[in-house]
Amino acid sequence: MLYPENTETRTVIDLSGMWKFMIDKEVTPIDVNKPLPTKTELSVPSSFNDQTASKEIREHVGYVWYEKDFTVSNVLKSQRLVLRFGSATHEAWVYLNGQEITHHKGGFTPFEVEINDYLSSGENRLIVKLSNMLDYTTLPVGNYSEEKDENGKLVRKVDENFDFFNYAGLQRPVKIYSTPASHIDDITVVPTVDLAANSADITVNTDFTGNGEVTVTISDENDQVVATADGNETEVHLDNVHLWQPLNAYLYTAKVSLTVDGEVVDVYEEQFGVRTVEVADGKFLINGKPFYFKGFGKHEDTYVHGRGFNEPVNVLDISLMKKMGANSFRTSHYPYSEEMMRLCDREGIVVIDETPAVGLLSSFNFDLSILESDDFTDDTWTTMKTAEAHEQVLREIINRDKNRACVVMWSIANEAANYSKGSHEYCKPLFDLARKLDSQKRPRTYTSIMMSNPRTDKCIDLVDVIALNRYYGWYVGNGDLKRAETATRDELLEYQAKFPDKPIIYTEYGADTVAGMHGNYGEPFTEEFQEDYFRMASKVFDEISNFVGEQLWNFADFQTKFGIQRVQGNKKGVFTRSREPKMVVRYLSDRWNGIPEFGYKK
Ligand code: GCB
Repeated sequence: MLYPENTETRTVIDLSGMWKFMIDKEVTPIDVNKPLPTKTELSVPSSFNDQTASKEIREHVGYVWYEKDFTVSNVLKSQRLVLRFGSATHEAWVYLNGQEITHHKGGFTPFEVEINDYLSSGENRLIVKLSNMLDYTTLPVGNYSEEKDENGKLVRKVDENFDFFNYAGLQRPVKIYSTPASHIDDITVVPTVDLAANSADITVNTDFTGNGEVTVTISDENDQVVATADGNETEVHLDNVHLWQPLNAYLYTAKVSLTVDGEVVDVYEEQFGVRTVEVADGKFLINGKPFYFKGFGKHEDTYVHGRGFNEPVNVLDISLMKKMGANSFRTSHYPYSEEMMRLCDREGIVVIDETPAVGLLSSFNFDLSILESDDFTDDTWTTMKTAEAHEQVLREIINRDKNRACVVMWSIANEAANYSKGSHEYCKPLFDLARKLDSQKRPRTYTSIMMSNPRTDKCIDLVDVIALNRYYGWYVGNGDLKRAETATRDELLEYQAKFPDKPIIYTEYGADTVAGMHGNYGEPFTEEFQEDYFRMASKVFDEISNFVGEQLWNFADFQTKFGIQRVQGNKKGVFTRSREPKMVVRYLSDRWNGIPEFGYKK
């Protein structure tokens, strides 16, 4: 799916700004033919939750409504016009001038619809109804229930099956873009690199509508044309190729033109990087060299914006990462904005791209001996009806991010009940689908919860990389770093011995830390404990040869639902929510700036 861009044949109208907004109290039905009965206006893109002082708005569960009135200039009316949502969380019904024009379920991927047939002359009324409800059919997974209040009125509830606040709304840009009637629909770029020869063959496949011919012109970063070709399925050869490298990005531009009767009717420019990704002999290879992941699990989470697009913070986060010597992050626990992915492409930040499959686990059981039985089962895979949503979002994320050089691996799920009977049957078709859809054949993984270990996990055969979320010394044996060190080491050695061909990374490890809290005895929650914890983990990581990456939890403190373990959110950030460093950032910066991107583990 193409990102909306201005080109010589396309115009983008950004609908960011103030939109009318109301929560739906489900008392009087809303008439989509009339202006919304509200005077409240909120800023888009952003979550709605933290933009007002109203607790009722912040904690609302159910439906909300947005309205934006817009006019399209006459010069554009002859063009094909497409309304495009970067995302709408979690389910959207879109009405233009009173007619429903599209519906989309899934809160973290873009969707679009042609609007020419629904436009009126003068002002147009765009109304969006959103649901922020989650249940056992959606991703993420929520525990949904209904109650009646004292007046007999329906009260909807979602108890999140995950550890982040259920922010919602129009959280990413909403745009209208024009194309000619004959137009380019999609472009897929696949580089095949000959590392020894320092050259690459680039296939560029173009989907288009109408009768025309496609030409492709590839330029380098100095705007010098380095190759041209004709055809909607074409391949060009690049000599002296500049590779896209972690922290040292290089982007080529494929200018794709559609010509009808000798006249260029549509043009789109897609940037792409040339690199290889491969797993071999327990190593993760980028451009043929063993790469070491240094970085974070993150969230899209900031003050006031909530989960809403916040570009200055994206820029700052990447700058802070680079200063620390980090080179990567995971889009825990949902696809991030396209703007962030494009930024990572330009900045050379390596990304593990995760679906919103979080909460696929219906019970906790810390008695591992029970889980070790071959036919252990809880009711996760009979209760959860998420297979359809999972497949849909996998298609959407791969379609959206397929050309991004920064994406080196798909994370199919976070902490699913992979120790429970039925998990393999659920996961295998998704791993197969990812392989089939991704023309770049990137490695696939899921991140595994502590209950999934070398003895209990039923799906390890599916993953290319073993990705572990581990909290020894925090959730298990809190405060006891000696025991944590032994447990960390023993488990990693067991994984390595059992699966010698699969590289192992940590995709989560961390300790809640209250910024400014100190203690003479390194107690849990102090900044001293957080540093001791990461020092302990690093020491073990360095002993394990197939251990090829550390992505700690979390980059910054973030908002969650209420809970006795959460004081205004999760405090495992190494930065506060406003991006001030905790003490440990100095230690991590020293460590990571001393670890090279390549060849750290021999
Ligand atoms: C996890 C989850 C993450 C939580 C984290 C924690 O395993 O994947 O979403 O925030 O633990 O801090 O408890």
